[in-house]
Amino acid sequence: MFDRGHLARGIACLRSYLQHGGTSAFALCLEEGYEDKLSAGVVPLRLAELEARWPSIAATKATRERRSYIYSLKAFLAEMVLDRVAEGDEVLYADSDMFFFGDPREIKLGELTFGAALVSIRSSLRFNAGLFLCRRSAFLSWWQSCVLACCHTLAWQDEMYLNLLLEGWLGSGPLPQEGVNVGHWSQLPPAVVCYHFQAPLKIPLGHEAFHAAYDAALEEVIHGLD
Ligand SMILES: [Mn+2]
Repeated sequence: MFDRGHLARGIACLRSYLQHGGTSAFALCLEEGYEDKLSAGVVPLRLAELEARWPSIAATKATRERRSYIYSLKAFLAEMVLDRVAEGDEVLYADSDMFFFGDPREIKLGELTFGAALVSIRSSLRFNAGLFLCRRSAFLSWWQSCVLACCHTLAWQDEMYLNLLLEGWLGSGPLPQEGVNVGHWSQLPPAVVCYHFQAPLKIPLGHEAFHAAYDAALEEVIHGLD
């Protein structure tokens, strides 16, 4: 999902996903008017439709910081997409600042029904909602209800919720693959499936080639949008 300001990143993310073997891509357009800029094969979803389906989350919009509101949509977006795919299919969510260098089909749930990416910050591991994979399960409705219950009191909603929720929910946990959600916080694994380009203050040693490849991909997208 992305707004106009993140359009190039969103397109680059989706393009890299499709180029590496991903199928059935969807994009939640947070603003109107750029659906036609999406690559062929990407299905645009409208924010108005999500908000009409879940008026309870939409009702929190006016009184919250925009960024927090947007983050809290992930729990609902996952279900919106599950409604559009075949029964039993899995849905992979990726932030628009994610970029694929490997096959997204390598990301698997194993025994889980909901798996989220991990980040390691100052030696503590926490779940990151920048990337998750899920099947239809009771976890999603529980996540949604927790988002609604806490969205006015917790900052950085989804990720904090995820830390609390995933610890206690049987069938949820960290995605088992290495190389998923690599970022400026990570050691480079032998193979990178996807890199999370959250604006780092400093590019870590050894990560330069990934940043250069990403910059080139973004440039190409921006050039195509002109
Ligand atoms: Mn992100």
